[in-house]
Parts: sequence; C-alpha cells; structure tokens
Amino acid sequence: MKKIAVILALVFVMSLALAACNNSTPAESTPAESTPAESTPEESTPEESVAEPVDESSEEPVDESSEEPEESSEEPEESSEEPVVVGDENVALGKSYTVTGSGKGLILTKEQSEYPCHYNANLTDGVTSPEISYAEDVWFSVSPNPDAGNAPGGVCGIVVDLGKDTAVNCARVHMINPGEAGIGAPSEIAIAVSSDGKTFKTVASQTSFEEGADAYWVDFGFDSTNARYVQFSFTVTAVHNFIDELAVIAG
Ligand SMILES: [Ca+2]
Repeated sequence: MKKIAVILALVFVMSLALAACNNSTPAESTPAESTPAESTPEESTPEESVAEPVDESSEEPVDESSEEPEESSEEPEESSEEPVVVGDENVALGKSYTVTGSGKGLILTKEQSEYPCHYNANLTDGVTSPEISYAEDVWFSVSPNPDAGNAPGGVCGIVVDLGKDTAVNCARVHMINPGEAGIGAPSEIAIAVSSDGKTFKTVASQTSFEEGADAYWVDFGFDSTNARYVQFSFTVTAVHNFIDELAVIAG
C-alpha cells in the first residue's frame, strides 16, 4: 500500500509539474505572439518600400505629361513671335521722316573740314548696302558733329510719318559698324511710337551692337500697337554712326 501511495504521490507530483509546464508554455507563447506583432511593423516597412516605387512610377508619367503641355504651350508663343521678325510689309517704305539737328545726314564741304563727306542716304527708299562705302549718300551718318551734325547733345531723333494710324509690332534699323574711320555703333537705339506726333511711348531699345565688315538689320519687336509716328532715337559718341534704312513692320 505504501508503494501504491508513493506511486500515486509521484503521479500527482508529475501531473502538477506538467500542469505548471502547460501554464508556462502559454506564458512563453505570449512574447512569441509579440514577436509576430513586432514583425507587423516589419511587414509595413516592405509595404512602404512597395509604395515608394508606386509613387515614383506614378510621378514619372505625371511629370512627363505635365511637361508636354508646357512644351507645346511654348511652341505657339515662339511661333507668335516669329511674325514680328519675318513680317515683310514695311509700312515705312517711301514715307517721309524728320531728323533733329541739321535735319539730314552729315554733310561737310572742303571748306568745313579736311575730311569732306556727304553721308545722307535716303532712309526709307528700300535701298540698302551690304558693305561699307564712303561714296556719296551710300550711308547716312548719325553724328554729334557740332557744325553740321544731327545729334545735338549726343542724341539724334528720326521720326517716320506713316501717314495714318497703323498697327505695327516691329521697327528695324539697317546699320554697319566696321570699327574704323571714326565709325562706331550707337550706345543705344530706342524706339518710341505716337499717334499725334507729340506724345511718344518708348516700346523697345537696345544698347549693344555688332562690330564687323558686314551690314546687318537690328530688329526691335514689341507688342502690336497703333501708331502713325515712329521715332528712332540714336544716342551716339562716335564721329559717324552709319545707317542706311529704317523700316516699320505691320503687325
Ligand atoms: Ca536706304
């Protein structure tokens, strides 16, 4: 009987031990469950990394699509500016003009100067020269010469009368600056427009010009405006500033 009692006691003790083990197992499994809980943020990390490429892929097409309309929107702007330069209706052709100072190009006789000259080319006859020449009236000298010049105070104003209010958007000056014989470029050319010939509004200007053996056009584009009078103002310091044609483009 004692043996049986001892066996029963052992069995009881073992069952207690097993019960303790069973209780501790779920206790240990709790942190084990927390482990997958910790892995949850890990799982969210791959989700974020997955979301990133999605965002990138979604941004790329958005950027491309957004750039395309911008480019396409620039094209019409460029094309709308082209007519300013390529317009071929010169509404100043054959029109009259006034010049400050002497009222004409620089003309000096032998009595007036050791360098006599006759630089009084017609500025609205449509005739231009591709190169430098000192022959009579091939070029028109804008000059601050105090005796016979047309730029009193260093500024020459030439006003072309178009005859009536006209929609214009570009003024042009044909000029040459070989950098020799006292021929320089103006320090500034400004364009102003008016309907009454009294009140002028400056619409364009330029302060830097080429130097070289070839003549060239300088274009002054501006927003289309109605004007009858177009003033070309030349600020000069050199003895001669050669021009031979002024044009005003309709547009
Ligand atoms: Ca001419």
